[in-house]
Amino acid sequence: MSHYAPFLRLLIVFGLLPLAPAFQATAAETLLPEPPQERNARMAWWRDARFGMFIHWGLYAVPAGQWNGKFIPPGNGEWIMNTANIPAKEYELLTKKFNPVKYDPAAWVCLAKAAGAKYLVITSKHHDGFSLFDTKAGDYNVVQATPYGKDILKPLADECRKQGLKFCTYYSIMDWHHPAQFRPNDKTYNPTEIHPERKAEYVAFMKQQLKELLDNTDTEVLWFDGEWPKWWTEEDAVGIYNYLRKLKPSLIINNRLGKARDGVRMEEHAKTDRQYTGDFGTPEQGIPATGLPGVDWESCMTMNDSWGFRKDDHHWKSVATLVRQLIDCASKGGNYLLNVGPTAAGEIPKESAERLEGVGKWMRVNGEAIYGTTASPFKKLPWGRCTQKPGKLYLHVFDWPPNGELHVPGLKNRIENAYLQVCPQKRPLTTSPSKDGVVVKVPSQPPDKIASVVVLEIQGPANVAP
Ligand code: JFZ
Repeated sequence: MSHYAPFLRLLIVFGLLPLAPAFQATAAETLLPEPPQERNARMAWWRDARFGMFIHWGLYAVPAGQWNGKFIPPGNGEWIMNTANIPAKEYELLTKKFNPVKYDPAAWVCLAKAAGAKYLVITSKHHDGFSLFDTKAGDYNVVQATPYGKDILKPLADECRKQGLKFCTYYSIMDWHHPAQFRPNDKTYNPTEIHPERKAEYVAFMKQQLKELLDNTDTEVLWFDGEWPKWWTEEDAVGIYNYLRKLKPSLIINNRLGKARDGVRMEEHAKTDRQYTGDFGTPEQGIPATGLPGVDWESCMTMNDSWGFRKDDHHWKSVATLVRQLIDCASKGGNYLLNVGPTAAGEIPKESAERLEGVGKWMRVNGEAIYGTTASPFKKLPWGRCTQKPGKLYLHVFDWPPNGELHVPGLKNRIENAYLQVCPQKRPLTTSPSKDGVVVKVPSQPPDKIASVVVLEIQGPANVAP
């Protein structure tokens, strides 16, 4: 056999030569070019929206944070397969108990709208690998594996379109169930290092599922996550990004498809030669102190301490906190993606629904000061935040001045008109220049304890002393 070896080598080398250009083409794949005007047009609805609702739903809603009678440590309920070290074969049995008969997509969309959200992002497949949609790529999905037996996402997408919400989907690259990333019974499981040699197989699976999501739900955003496997590269991100944008040119895709995750990394990207930053950054459970100048971003946030439903998590944030987080994001030029984790029966927990309604109550009066606004021209304001539109400054006052005088430090513009957003007649408030900015005479009591919006009409762009 050995004396044939050089021969064979030659045969392989020359035999493969005609394929060489094809290999080079994929190896050198770069992001599709996009002129700034086109990018701005593509991002327009997303930038105007400012507020979305996140939904983490999957098999993990069945154990709801509890395994073998014990609650897993506080934190992410959707990680229970990993946290409680549940073998895949055992976890799979949860499919038999996933029968969300109370699932009512119209009601969910109604609730999101009542809160003032303009888009909805739902987990199509989380780290556990279970698909909430009708997929031909395997049978580990809601249609084939559960007593429910119906697609979850398509009716929700249809309902979103009907009620005027943008429908968007989350997709995890890390997958604890797919054979290419499978851990049969391993106690020292490292989800980032399994079967790197089977990557191509997984990428093909992923592409098939992503195309199904586009075809069946016409999803507007792909919100990737779980890009941690060591074998996943920047180049893979570029490949998927181009693949998706060719299928749907208007699609918006986040940064977590590449190796860039939080806001800090996004900022660094401007200074590195990294190619893939995605269309927006995704700081998580936090709002960057000064926003992320020059990049689109969205902070995702839970209302309690878990993304997926946990029956033992009662650590809820107040409506005031949520509204102020939304304002904080808008004032820094970013979006706010607020999470709910429905139960296995298909209900949004009442604690979450109440909070969404609370946010909506504030938004119905003050939405104008959030939607379509851009970041504050002020570095810092002692009493709250500011958003703006051409000719208007919206002052979001968290700490109402006890003396009825709201000082706007550093503002140099002449004030054409001032009024409270809550006042339909726009009854004018008196303003006067001060030695350092402007003073607005306001009522002694705040119209809204969460945040009262004072509108200043100005001519030309905001002029603020540094
Ligand atoms: C991920 C998921 O693991 C989690 O279950 C949830 O879906 C969340 C929205 O995203 O967790 C992350 C992802 C990114 C960071 C931290 C946790 N990050 O960038 O710091």
